[in-house]
Parts: sequence; structure tokens; C-alpha cells
Amino acid sequence: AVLPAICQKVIWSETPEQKKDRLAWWTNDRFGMFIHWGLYSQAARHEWVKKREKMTNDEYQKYFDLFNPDLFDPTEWARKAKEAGMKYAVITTKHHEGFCMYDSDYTDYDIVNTPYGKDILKEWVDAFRAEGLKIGFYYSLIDWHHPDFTIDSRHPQKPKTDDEYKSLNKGRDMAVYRKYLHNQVRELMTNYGQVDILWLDFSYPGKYGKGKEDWGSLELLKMVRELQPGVIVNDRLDLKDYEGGWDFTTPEQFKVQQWPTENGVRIPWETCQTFSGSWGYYRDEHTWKDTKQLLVLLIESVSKGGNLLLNVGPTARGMFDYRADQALEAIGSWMKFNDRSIYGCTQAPEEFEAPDHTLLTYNPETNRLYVHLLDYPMKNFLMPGFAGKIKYAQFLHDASEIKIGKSHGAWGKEKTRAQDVNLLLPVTKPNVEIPVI
Ligand code: JFZ
Repeated sequence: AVLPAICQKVIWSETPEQKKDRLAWWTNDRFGMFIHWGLYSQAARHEWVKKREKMTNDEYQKYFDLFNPDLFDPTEWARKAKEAGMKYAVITTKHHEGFCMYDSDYTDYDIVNTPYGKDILKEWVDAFRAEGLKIGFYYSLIDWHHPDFTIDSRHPQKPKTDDEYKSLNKGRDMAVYRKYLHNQVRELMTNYGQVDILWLDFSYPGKYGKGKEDWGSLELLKMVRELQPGVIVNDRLDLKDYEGGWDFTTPEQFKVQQWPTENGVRIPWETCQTFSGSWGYYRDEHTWKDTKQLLVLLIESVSKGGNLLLNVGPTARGMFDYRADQALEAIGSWMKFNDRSIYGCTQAPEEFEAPDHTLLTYNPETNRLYVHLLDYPMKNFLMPGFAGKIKYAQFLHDASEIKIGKSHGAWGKEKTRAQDVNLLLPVTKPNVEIPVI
């Protein structure tokens, strides 16, 4: 706002307050479902299978010819998401393989031309909306099928010199692809009613990489914002420096150490995570996370002011893997009694320091602090520096009071320091994966 208009890189101008309002539902809801589903689900060995195994379009064609998810029941999916406590969902409308899970006027390489024959995206949107979930579209900027998409640093051929790059890309024209990309995003922003989230993936600027010029990111995002003024957009269009160029940042597949900042200001963020490592259905993968790990991902995100987008990779028949089902159920049983520590919550104010083996979340509306016990202590739960700050303590799952008192020491020899508080916990750990105070 301080720079003269001519220096500003503005795509969409709004005050910080307006942006906060636009993102309010998303910041409140905290927990969503990511769905990676496409032709690669049939290979069942990672959504990058085409690249990893260097398959040609011809070799990949069988997945298109056979795709027919006969057991797909989007209402069931939506209910599973809801029961797990998720409030929104983001689905792959097109992944890097280039196949469109919706009816596109700009390609024949889409769902209506497979044996399934119907617009899956439409069915999905209707069902998720009907169940009261917000909806989001993942759309891959990368396209391994389109004949004009240039071979770049992310392809197995990896061009190393300009000559190599030129000869590899003879006959390919990114301008043609760019137009296609814009046309497809326009379809998505036009044909499915209100879209709450747009999740574009991804940029890798640099030599033989791709970024905002390749995607025509500025024009693309302007169009998106005009067609869907309420939409919330991720940050993978290579528009980090532009006002309105992105709404939230997307750390993925690792533990986030602290609330991400931009020029010292805390920014909205959502981490996306998988159950088992890959995003697409991977039959033989053995790296599944357990319930506690998944809950920690959620709680830890909220404890640092962020969201969690937890991914399911449905099978090619349209079902969730039984391990995903089990995990969703387990998360749901925890959420049923503890979701108050998630929705509407954020990082606790500085004055509260997390006691050992805990994660704190805080609801600024109700002024309640939620202490998540990752490791259940024996009788004494010491909260250093909390003296005078606690009015009442209870377990969240059953609203049973936890008494504040002197530590159970060796015949009273051990004293709680004046600045600390000691909570007297029952010996039996409550029947809750992660108890919350
Ligand atoms: C991308 C995809 O390649 C992947 O298949 C999946 O859809 C995931 C959600 O997004 O993977 C990325 C993209 C960007 C980074 C890492 C993985 N990155 O910038 O670190």
C-alpha cells in the first residue's frame, strides 16, 4: 500500500481485513480431505508412475481404456470425511498425467470417454455439497499428455544443454498449452457452481523449469478471481511477490517447525499429508502412519496456526483402502469428543508455554486453552509459569474436573514453585488416544 501504484504487483486488491474475512471459514475449519484419484490409481504404484517407469502415452493408454470405477459412491466418501471431522475436500480434477476427471470441451482425454462415461467431478461436487462440505479443485499445471507441454527439468529426459532442450521440444509450443490450461481452468471455475478452493500444482522456475511466464499465471489468476471472487487459492503459481497472487502456503510431507512467515508476518498455511507416503492409491506401500501420528499432524498444525489437508488415494473401483477407512474412523472417534480443540482454534498466545510432551491450541473467542497430552503423566502434571492463569481445568472428552493442587511429592517434600501450577491427574489414562485438558 505504500508503494506507488506503478510499482505494485497487484492481481487482486483487498485489505488485510477483507482477506481475513474471505479466508474465515477455512481458518476456522482447519481440517480437510485431499483426494488423489485418476488413471494412475489402476497402476496402484504411485501417481507419478508414468514418469517413474518412463511410460509412453501408448503404454499408458490401457489405463484410459479400462477406467471404470463401478463402486464409486461420492455420498459415502463425503460421509466418511464428515465423520472424521473434515469440513472441506479437495479433489484432483487433473493430475500430472493429464487425464481430466471431468467433462472438458478442450480434450478427449477425459472421463466421459472412458468406459465410466460420466462426469465424475460433477457427481463428486453434488454429493460433497449435499453433505455440507466445502469443495476444492486440485488442477495440475504440469501435463505429461498434452503434445505441446515442453519436456523440462522434471522429465526423465532432463535436458542439459540449450541444443538438447530445443531438439527435445521440436514441435512443442507452450503458448498452445498455456491457452489450453486457461481454457480448462475457466471450465472448472464456470461449470460446477461455487468453488471454495483452487489448488494448482506446481511451479519450479529456473533453467528448463516452469514458472509464471509458462503458465501465464497473472492472467490465469485474474480470471479465476473474477469468476470466483470467494475462492481461496494456494501458492504454487509462482506468484509469491504478487498481492492477491496466493492465499495460503502449502508445506507438504514434513513436520512444520513453526508458523510460516513472510516479511515477518504470519501467513495462512495448510500442510498436506498422506496416510502412507504416496498420494495416489499404492497397493504395496508399507509406510502407513498410525492414528496417533495422524492426530499429531492435525493438532500440531492447529497449534501453529495452520490447517491439515489429509490425503486419501481411492482405488480404481472407487473405494478407500481399508487402512484409510480405519484411520478416518479412528480420527473421527477422537474428533467426536475433542474437536473443540481444533475448530476455531489457533496458536496459543506467547504467555503460555507448552509444558513437556504437550501441544497447545487456543480459542480466542472463548478464551480457552487446550492442552494435548501426547504422553500421559503419572498423577502430577506440571504447568510451568501458569500460576494465576487458570480458572478451571477439565478433561475435554468428558468434562470432568481436574483438581489443581500440590504435587504428590515424597511426603510433601517436593514443592510446586510459586509460578507453576500442578494438576492432579487420575492414574488411569482416559480412554482417548490423546487426552485434552
Ligand atoms: C506435488 C505432486 O507432484 C504430487 O503428486 C502431489 O500431487 C502433491 C500434493 O503435489 O508434489 C510436490 C509439489 C511441490 C513440492 C513437493 C511435492 N515442493 O515444492 O516441494
